[in-house]
Amino acid sequence: MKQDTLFANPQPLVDFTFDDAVADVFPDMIRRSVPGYETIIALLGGLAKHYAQEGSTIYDLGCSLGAATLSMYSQTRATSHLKYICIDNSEAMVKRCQSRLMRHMPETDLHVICESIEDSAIENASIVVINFTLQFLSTESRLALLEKVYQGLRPNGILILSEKLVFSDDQQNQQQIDWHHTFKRANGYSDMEVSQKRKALENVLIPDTYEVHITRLQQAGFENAYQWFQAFNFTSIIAIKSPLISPPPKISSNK
Ligand code: GEK
Repeated sequence: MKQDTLFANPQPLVDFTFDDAVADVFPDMIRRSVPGYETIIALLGGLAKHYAQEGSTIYDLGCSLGAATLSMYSQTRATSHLKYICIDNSEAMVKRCQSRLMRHMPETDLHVICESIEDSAIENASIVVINFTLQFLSTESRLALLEKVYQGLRPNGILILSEKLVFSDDQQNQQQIDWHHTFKRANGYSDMEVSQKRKALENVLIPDTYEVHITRLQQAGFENAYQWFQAFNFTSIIAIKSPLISPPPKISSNK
């Protein structure tokens, strides 16, 4: 695994982008930067095993190098006629994801697509994963994406939404940020790396509160949405589309 040293030297402030340099060191970068990332990836496999429906599609929106899809694939191989669709708008990520997944998922109905997830069609899905990607969309476009996901899910299908959080209580918010930075330093990042990366992400990654996420998921149609994982200011939420409820039988009036 190539080590992430992208912010190790002083550099002019430029907004963070998912370019070739980032894609090259991405597995190391995300593992050392996002507390709980590896646990979420591992546990996604088990969730997928539980919720994958025969003949359905599993979507990985903002797939980067396909870690979530690989984990889900490893546990859903027994489910017949599954299709896997991975989408990312970074060419650098998609190129690497495509060759990685083709190596590890041979003879699978797999599609790796380079486009914005705002433009993607979601159809016949039993599982949709948005692992640390909604936070990179403009706040105004987030509800429309979740509505589209809800519409594209089968009954009993799930959305797994992982995000960095902000907290409405200032003191708690600062504490969580401090703990996160301590986590990064313990993983070998210097104060300069932590501070330069934070500034580069400031206009690019806009976190919401947990309450905003749950309200937005409810607005999108999910009757059932709650947190299943949290590590400091990083969370993962499961949102379940309820089974179709058949209308009550008509009562005939036999007078
Ligand atoms: C993982 N899920 O390893 N459309 C498509 N992709 C986008 C968009 C967009 N509008 N905006 C950003 N991205 C992955 C990790 S990383 C999280 C996800 C992080 C993509 C972007 O190119 C990048 O690959 C990914 O979202 C975010 O489980 O780096 O913190």
